[in-house]
Amino acid sequence: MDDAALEKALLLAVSVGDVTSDEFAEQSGVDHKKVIGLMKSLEASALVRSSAVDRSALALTPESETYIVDGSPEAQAFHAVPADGCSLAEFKQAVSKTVAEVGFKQAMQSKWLGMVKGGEPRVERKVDAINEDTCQTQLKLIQEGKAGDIDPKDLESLIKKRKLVKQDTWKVYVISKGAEFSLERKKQPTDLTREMLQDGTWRDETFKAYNLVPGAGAMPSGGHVHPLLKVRQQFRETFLQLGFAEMPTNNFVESGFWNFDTLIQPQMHPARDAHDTFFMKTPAVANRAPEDYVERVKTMHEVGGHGSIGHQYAWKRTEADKNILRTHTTAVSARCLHKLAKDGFKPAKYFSIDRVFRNEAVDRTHLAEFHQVEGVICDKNLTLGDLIGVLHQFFARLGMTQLRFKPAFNPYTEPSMEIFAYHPMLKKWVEVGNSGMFRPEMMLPMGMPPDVNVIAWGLSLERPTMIMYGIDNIRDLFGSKMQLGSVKNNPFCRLGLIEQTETVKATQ
Ligand code: FB9
Repeated sequence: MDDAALEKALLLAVSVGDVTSDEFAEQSGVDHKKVIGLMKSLEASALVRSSAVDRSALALTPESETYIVDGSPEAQAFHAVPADGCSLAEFKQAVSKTVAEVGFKQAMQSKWLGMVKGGEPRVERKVDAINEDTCQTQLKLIQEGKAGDIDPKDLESLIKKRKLVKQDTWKVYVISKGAEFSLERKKQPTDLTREMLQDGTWRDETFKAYNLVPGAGAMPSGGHVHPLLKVRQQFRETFLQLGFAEMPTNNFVESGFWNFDTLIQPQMHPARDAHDTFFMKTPAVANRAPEDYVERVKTMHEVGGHGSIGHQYAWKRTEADKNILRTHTTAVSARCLHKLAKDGFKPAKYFSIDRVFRNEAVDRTHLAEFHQVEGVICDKNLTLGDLIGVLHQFFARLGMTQLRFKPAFNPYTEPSMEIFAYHPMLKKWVEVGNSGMFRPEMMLPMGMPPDVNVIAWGLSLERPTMIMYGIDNIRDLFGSKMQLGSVKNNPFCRLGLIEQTETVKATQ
């Protein structure tokens, strides 16, 4: 029966009353799946509607199918033993593995066969003939759908213990009239055509619904973006939208000079020793620095200037020339600010997002490297208020509108503030970074005009990513232990898309 005829027949049958899909398939002599396919497409146009009914029946396994013909394994075992018995070896030789193991054991249990004690193991018949191959009989009953005639205990063991019978389950559908039922399916237009618009027939047309069945499309095999890079892109877009320019961060190896000395971080500062910083073995020493600027930095460290007393110690060039893995991208900020001053100051907004390395104890939230996000604004007479204002702007775009600031200390900024934000999803205050105004001792040796101030802030990429993706241990996010699978199926980054559900009262 062709599809159109089958559709017609089914609609006719349904017009009379509910139809069961397997019976209709039986009657129409077509495969049940074909009827289900037709039913689903008629259902898509609401001509019919269906409700699934589970069906189950006992069925033989391919193995037990053979026993219907060859007899049960135990019967085969019995018949393989000659009337006068034979050696176990001969017996095993003569039959299949299943008969030799399962069949023999079963025949022993049924007291059909027995082992002859002593000497070379022999098998002998315990009965002259089998009065009935119960197993085979029962399998036949199953095949005839008469499982009810079998003793439930035997049936249980055929299913569970001997695994010769299986429970087949399948779904059939009761098909009944749908909201748009009619004996004939009106071909539903799929496209809105110019003619319809002109003659207005589109108004009373019911267009074919899109059937976006999930999983229709094959998952494209291709590259996947690591969650960290998705969050990095979010941060990048946030900075670019705020008019910041990205600083070049393509140098993991930095000299102590740019990483520490330009930031007026004294050479005896604990962060500068091997406990916190990775020192390069090769190349161990930096091979160039702007000598005039180095002199001015040296002076500022040793005796100060411009009203500062400096750090009052003997500054060593060798210390500054040591190559390290940069501990912060603030080293890159120092290079860019120095260049800005040298090229002639003009207001500037810079950002950087890249790896920094700290020789710290590794734990759930810290690895020996992380990605630092840094924002720098350089302009005349900038104040702490400007910094607070910008931080509000920046974090608001990341979905955090409630900020708090706690005085902090950084060797290269004064004043400095730790930044805390109320995280709407976590429903708690989170430390989201650090910030401050670069010290004049840092800016003036660069040649920055005295009325120019530079405000800056920093945070990590890992923390927001762990929070956004609900990752508890940083090792699951970054490094050799992370599951590549998680890169394949991680959702897009919703940073900044967190709806503000509640406002926290300022009094707290
Ligand atoms: O990232 C951090 N926290 C954070 C950031 C965003 C965030 O977003 C949520 C999804 C919405 C959640 C949390 N922190 C900075 C705060 C803490 O995690 C802190 O314990 C760990 N910090 C790192 C350093 O650890 C040694 C994060 C890292 C950090 C800290 C300070 C700076 C940069 C990174 C800086 C700076 C700075 C200061 C002044 C001038 C220029 C740069």
